[in-house]
Amino acid sequence: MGVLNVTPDSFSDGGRWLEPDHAIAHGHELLAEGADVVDVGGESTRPGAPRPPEEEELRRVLPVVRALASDGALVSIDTMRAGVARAAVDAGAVVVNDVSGGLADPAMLPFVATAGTSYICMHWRGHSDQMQTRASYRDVVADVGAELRDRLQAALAAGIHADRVAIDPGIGYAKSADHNWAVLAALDDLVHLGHPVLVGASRKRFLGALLADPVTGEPRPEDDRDDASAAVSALAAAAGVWCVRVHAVRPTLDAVRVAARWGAGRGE
Ligand code: PMM
Repeated sequence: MGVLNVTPDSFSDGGRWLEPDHAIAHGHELLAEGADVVDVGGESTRPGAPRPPEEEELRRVLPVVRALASDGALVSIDTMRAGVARAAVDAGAVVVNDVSGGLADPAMLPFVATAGTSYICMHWRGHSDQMQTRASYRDVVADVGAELRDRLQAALAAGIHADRVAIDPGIGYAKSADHNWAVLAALDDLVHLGHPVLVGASRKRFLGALLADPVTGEPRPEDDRDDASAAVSALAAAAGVWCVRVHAVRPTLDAVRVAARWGAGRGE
């Protein structure tokens, strides 16, 4: 899944694709590099980011969704708002990627059930202005698993078909770096829940911290985290993850191919 943030303030590509023409061209680049799906988002969820009004979110994403879908791309809409999901599906999106797992907007799960699209249900504990204060767990792997199972149940109870729901542990959402690493190391647990698993770790802050300059302690800049992101993708693929959401598609695809061939060598 290639990331296409049509926002002024996303942490790694904010402002780069705000012009619809640039965004559409970048969507085509992601597809040409081998992305199966382009994930179009109009709201940054970086810690502390203010929410855009719904009309602004619609204004950002709709022309991009419409153009890519009409060119034959599989488009996913990254939104927590049912109104945005509805308009994007009308414009041709076939997947709703809701980082709130249905918690931000009570109309989201019923809408997805009616629309019959695929749904990505992520682990989430609150909007960007609050999430850093909610990164407290008894046992992060068990707690994230339990909270995700609850959201999965809510999605199914709303009428979303079980084979249309993927789950995502929400790397970086109400999680410290140690929480992220613990969740990644236990991806098998999520895979065993029987739904496709998506991981979005690309260029995130915990990778910047891991790769910090040993002398200055400065985090590695966002645009220099793609090798590490590809390593995460390879390991995630080896753990049985279905989809990785990334900014740099080409190195990811190479990494995932290596993981697949490695697994084939073991008869997987
Ligand atoms: N992360 C971001 C945005 N959308 N969607 C899913 N399903 N999973 C994620 O981890 C996720 C997401 C934030 O990252 P970005 O600012 O690089 O898009």
